[in-house]
Amino acid sequence: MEATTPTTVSKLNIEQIRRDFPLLSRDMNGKPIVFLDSAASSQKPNSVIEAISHYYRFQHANVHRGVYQLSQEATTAFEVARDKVRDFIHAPSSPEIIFVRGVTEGINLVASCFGRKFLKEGDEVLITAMEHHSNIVPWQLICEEKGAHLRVAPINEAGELILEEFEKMLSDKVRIVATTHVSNTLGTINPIREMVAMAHAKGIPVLVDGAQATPHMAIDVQALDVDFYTFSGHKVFGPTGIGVLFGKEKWLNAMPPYHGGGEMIKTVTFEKTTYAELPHKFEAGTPDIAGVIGLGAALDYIQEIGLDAITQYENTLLAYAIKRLKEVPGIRFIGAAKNKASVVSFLVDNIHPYDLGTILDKLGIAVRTGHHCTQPLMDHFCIPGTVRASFAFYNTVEDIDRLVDGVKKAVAMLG
Ligand code: C6P
Repeated sequence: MEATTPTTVSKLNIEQIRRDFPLLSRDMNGKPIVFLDSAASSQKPNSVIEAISHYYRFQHANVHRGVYQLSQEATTAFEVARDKVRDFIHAPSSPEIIFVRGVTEGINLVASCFGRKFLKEGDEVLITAMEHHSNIVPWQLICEEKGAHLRVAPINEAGELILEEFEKMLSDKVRIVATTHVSNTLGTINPIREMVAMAHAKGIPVLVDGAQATPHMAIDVQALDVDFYTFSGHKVFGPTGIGVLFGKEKWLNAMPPYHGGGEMIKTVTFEKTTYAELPHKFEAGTPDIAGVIGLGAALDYIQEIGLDAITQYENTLLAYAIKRLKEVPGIRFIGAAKNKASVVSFLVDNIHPYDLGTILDKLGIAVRTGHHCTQPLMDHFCIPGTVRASFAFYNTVEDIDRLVDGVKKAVAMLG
């Protein structure tokens, strides 16, 4: 990847884009904010904020329940957003789009429902060594309950999955593979298409955690042939508290419901309940209607910019960041995959990541420090944590220059 200067090659009008995000014009600690923590949660454009406000001002009523006009308007807005999600990930049909609170809930839903139906003693669940805790702990819980075993496919020193080892681990005991698409700590982009082909050759379904992929690249769940794909609204410039689980109809129909309650039923007697059709079977209770509508607005916003242009711009931003950060004496990058999204994790000499992050904060620069909810990955690299700078399409060369100056200043103070 060549380190050209991003704004000179970008097809995007970054200044215009930045004006869409009100938070980016505020100060932090007396300096214009440099927000480099979009992997934790991205900022929101005006169109998302306005869509939520418009809904509460003019459209609010419960969905799928009222015969009256207002409820039907709210229901239409809600279901239109579901169709937008279907388009965004190119899912075959809207009933395969389940609204959840985020990736954490999406994975818990599959671990619980798939696990209750299909896991038994001695079975295996295969994950990778770069998973977020959200794609470890739910599987541990269900494995413990069922007497099944969690297996972990290894990575190399660059932080890439060792594909041959992964394939070898696909034994006839494995009932499901659960993998991240992009590592939140390393930025590694996993070869999902190949992994799915290997797993499917053995009849094993695959769940993909798309939390860190969806903000950066176009997703086509049909081309990837994944069985489940989940992502969070707040990482794709939408609201917190809303997310998506895509599941192939055959799996969603085969699994028992997750939560019981209103809206997920067809008939209820005290003796027996029958369940609603998809997607409602997995959407018990009043949903986050405003969140769904805000998510729809966020997806519109991204689609308008174009994910291919976003990927291209962020790749140049990433290459520029790595090139400039290499100027810092004693820097060590954690994660050097050939195929990488716009996340840079690093350490400098023996300086603790928290100390570096605290000084950067004083300089108006927001980065994440610590283990990034990937403690086993930190153990793999024998480190306590990293400093992580993550970029979105609203970041600029100037943001990276401020980061590099900030790190140099911090090192001079702490070194
Ligand atoms: N990672 C980060 O700073 P939720 O919280 O449910 O929206 O997403 C959980 C999650 C799952 N998988 C991956 C790969 C993730 O990166 C995250 C969230 C944030 O890296 C917060 S820990």
